[in-house]
Amino acid sequence: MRISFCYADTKSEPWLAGLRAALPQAEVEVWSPGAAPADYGVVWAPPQQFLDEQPHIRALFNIGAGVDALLQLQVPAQTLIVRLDDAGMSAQMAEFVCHAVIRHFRELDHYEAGMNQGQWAFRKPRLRSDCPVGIMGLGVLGQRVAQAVAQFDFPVVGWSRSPKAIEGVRCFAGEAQLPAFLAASKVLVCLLPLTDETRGILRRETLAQLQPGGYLINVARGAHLVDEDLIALLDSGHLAGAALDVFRQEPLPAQHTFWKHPKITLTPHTSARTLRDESIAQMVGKIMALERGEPIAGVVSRDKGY
Ligand code: NDP
Ligand code: OXD
Repeated sequence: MRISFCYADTKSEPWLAGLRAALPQAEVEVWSPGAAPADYGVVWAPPQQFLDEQPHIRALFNIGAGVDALLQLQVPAQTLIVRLDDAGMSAQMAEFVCHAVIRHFRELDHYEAGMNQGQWAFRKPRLRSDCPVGIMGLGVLGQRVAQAVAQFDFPVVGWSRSPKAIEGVRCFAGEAQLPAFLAASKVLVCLLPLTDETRGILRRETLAQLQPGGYLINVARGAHLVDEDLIALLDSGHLAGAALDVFRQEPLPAQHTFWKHPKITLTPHTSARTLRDESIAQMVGKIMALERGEPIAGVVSRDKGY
């Protein structure tokens, strides 16, 4: 069996060592143009040439949960596209989002600024019932996040494509229920995949439907958000703030308005990092299952785009 590794912006050696240790019978190499065709690819945003040179590759294991970059390419029709299915990301995402919700709800930025100026001052406690948290996307990450936020007794609502029943979460589904979901949310967390249907979903028309004083947490993809619409709603006061982890262009360009906006908190696409050992273990388990002819979880539907 031959495995080709293709991820330009990372150190390949630890990945190769981990894959070789777990699959000693396999030949595992970094891809370079003209390399022998492989049975499996372990990839993040490979060049089109990688796919053109191996039209019979059996499966591509995406080094991430979101496959939007991979689906931009011409992937051979019979090749399975397999995404990371949690692999240590849901706990990170839950802690990141809970932190962002709590920082906003408890006004910790105000306290920090005040204490830095020597001010010992209290703010009126807010009511949890006035801070419903809406989670867009109730998949592997969204469900874990919804349950984690609910642990702090915030009202939690969720929205997905297909109907769900999740304890402690009022669930909405489909486009028809999007307005009701937005109207029931004050803090909005985006955990959708980036698809033709979800690109630009965080725009003036949708964000304006959040309860006044709303707060946006985008941890999915930058292209979900229409940047100018967010700025307009922050400046009008309809939205109180935003925590953004993902951007249309990454790294965020130095001149972008987001850098200096007083109501925006930024992080560099770090809310849930790919954990190498967990990811290798998951991919190897799936390669072995495929070799035995068994079905695997995490296969991307090309029709749905995630
Ligand atoms: P899943 O595929 O498990 O979940 C996606 C969810 O979105 C599902 O609940 C799905 O509905 C819902 N959904 C998809 N399309 C629509 C739609 N048109 N309308 C309503 N709901 C929709 O993905 P994950 O939870 O694993 O990951 C989500 C995203 O998070 C990734 O695609 C990636 O972009 C992002 N991510 C960001 C990271 C970061 O560090 N910032 C790290 C990891 C992931 P249904 O359940 O009905 O199918
Ligand atoms: C992912 C990501 O999709 O890190 O896994 O954004």
